[in-house]
Amino acid sequence: MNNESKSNPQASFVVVANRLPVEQVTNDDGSTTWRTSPGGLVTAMEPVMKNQDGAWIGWSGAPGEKLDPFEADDIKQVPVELSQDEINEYYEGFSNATLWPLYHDSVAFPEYHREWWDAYVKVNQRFADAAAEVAEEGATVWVQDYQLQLVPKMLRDVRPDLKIGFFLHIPFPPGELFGQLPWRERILEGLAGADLVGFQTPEGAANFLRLLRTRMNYQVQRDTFTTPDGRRSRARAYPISIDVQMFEDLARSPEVKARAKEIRDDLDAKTVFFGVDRLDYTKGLRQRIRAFGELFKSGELDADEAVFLQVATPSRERVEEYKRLRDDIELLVGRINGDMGRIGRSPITYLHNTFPRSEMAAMYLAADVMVVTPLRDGMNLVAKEYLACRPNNDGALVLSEFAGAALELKQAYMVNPYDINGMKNTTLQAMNDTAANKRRRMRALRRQVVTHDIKKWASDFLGDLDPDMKPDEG
Ligand code: ADQ
Repeated sequence: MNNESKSNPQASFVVVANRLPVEQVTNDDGSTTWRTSPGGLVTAMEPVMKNQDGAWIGWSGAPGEKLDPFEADDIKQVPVELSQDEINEYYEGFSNATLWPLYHDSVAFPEYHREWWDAYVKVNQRFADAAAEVAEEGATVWVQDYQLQLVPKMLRDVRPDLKIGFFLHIPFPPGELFGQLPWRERILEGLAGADLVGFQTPEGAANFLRLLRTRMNYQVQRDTFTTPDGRRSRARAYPISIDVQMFEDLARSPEVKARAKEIRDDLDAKTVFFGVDRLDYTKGLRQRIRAFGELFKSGELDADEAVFLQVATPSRERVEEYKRLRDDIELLVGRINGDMGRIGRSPITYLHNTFPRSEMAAMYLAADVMVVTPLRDGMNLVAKEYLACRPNNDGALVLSEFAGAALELKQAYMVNPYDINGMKNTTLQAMNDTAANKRRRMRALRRQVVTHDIKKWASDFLGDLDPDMKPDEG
């Protein structure tokens, strides 16, 4: 009997996230193995994970899948099981149809269902239990994102010896909106269970601290709050970033350059505008496409000279609001191309697909003007990826002032995505600006991104959570 293979691994550093960072790959002989999927968060955590004997707790992505802990690329993976009902209620329901719209300015109507909340509590408890079991005495546990806001307190209740960090990847809303939530106190208490609560922007941290003071009666002084049991914790902004070097290397590689040229040849336009987003109602796609439609219609953009390439990644396709969005976008694009195109030429090229990173880099490299116009966005990594892919300091970034990234990327051509006329004017300005002006802006933007990459983000957060484990920024 081998007891050891059944018991959970022990780790001094634990990441808890809704999803495991792995995908299943089929080998040549037909067998399957797990490989870590190359997301930003894994890149950030990898060095820490490997130095610190780390484990990652999360769901595999398949309904009802029960898996024992396993290793992928030297990282211990601890799967948490979710049944189909839990996926419906905790994930697609409370996380994506209640919290997601509420935290994004209620740009879609948040739904409140008591059964969804019950499932959210139950699943959060399961993640907390898994973390309590895996974490060594005195370990550091970093909980990620809006699906797991109750975990910090649940974990602290049973493991007061741990250092617990939490990072919210999406905006934290102002009190007037957050106050709608029937379970608002439970969420605040849940988050306050952490020693350090990280947000994308100072505004998010301030919203949270203000709510702790006004709704919970906690003592708050600057970025520090005291819980009723006398524990002092902090809430601060840590703007997330990307693996800049990886994108820049891709953009400099002969293969990606050749592919970018091919894309330009295929698009056959003097100016290529580019947007790439998860197909999500927070990303401002309806407004953006309407703005381009009007520009082509009025002749301010000539369909023989300019093209708008919009790539939309399929996302949350079982949630009603997302189905509606897809239909709306396809209707809008079809109408514009039908009205303004001619044989062999469409003003908008629309792709509903997911691409490998090298293809993304080639598209960034092929684009003269990048259009990132979310109605609300925690950060927006697409804007930063575009900048990383422009080592020659050319190109232009049109950016919504409602993306977290706007606070750092001040030299972008800034727009209010609700103001269609303003957005049209600024998009034209970005296209027509002098090369010297564009270069000046691009240089400043790139400087910000190059000096604030994903490793710095992780290192800043973990250094504040536990100065003993400040990882090497590489
Ligand atoms: P998202 O809402 O998913 O992230 P974003 O930050 O833009 O938004 O990240 C999207 C990622 O998906 C990028 O890395 C991009 O390259 C990739 N991607 C998009 N379309 C793709 C396609 N068609 N094929 C392949 N890859 C594609 C949430 C928050 C953000 C926050 C991040 C990180 O909503 O505000 O910046 O988390 O904290």
